[in-house]
Amino acid sequence: HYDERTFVMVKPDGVQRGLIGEIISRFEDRGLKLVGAKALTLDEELASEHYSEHQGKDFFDDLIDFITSGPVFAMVWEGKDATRQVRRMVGATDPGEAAPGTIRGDYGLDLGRNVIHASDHEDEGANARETSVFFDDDELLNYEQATDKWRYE
Ligand code: YYY
Ligand code: MG
Repeated sequence: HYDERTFVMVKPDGVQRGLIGEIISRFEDRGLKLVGAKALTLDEELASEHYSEHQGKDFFDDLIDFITSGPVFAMVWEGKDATRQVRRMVGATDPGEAAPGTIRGDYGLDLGRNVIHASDHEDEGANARETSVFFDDDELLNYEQATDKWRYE
């Protein structure tokens, strides 16, 4: 089976708009397996750690204010080529440019309110780094699904 894992987070706008279930459904329907989930509100320290790569950029302070403004829903999804496939489903960073059919393209209009975070598949260490900010190893599941053989040959 395929055990690649990727970190995903519904941002405060997505939680407030009641999109957690919709977003989970998309990944489940695609055939990805949920191996971790947690609802929490980020403090400034955790938010800065998560977005450390953007420290010093002009949008950083607004990004931290936004991401700490309400609860988020953090998840880890597993499956074949999971990181790249999730990014394809999430769509372009700016929802105004994201293709219809993607999460950002279907649920957003504004760059600073783009509903969801997903680890960058072009950044080698992103998944491990971001997952460890939110989850301890023992909070992530290892389990088989009876449908695994119907998803993978
Ligand atoms: O990975 P992704 O979320 O698609 O974009 P990043 O370039 O990593 O930026 C993180 C986050 O910052 C983005 O989701 C919105 C916000 N942001 C912004 O407000 N203004 C920018 N010019 C770039 C990014
Ligand atoms: Mg990014």
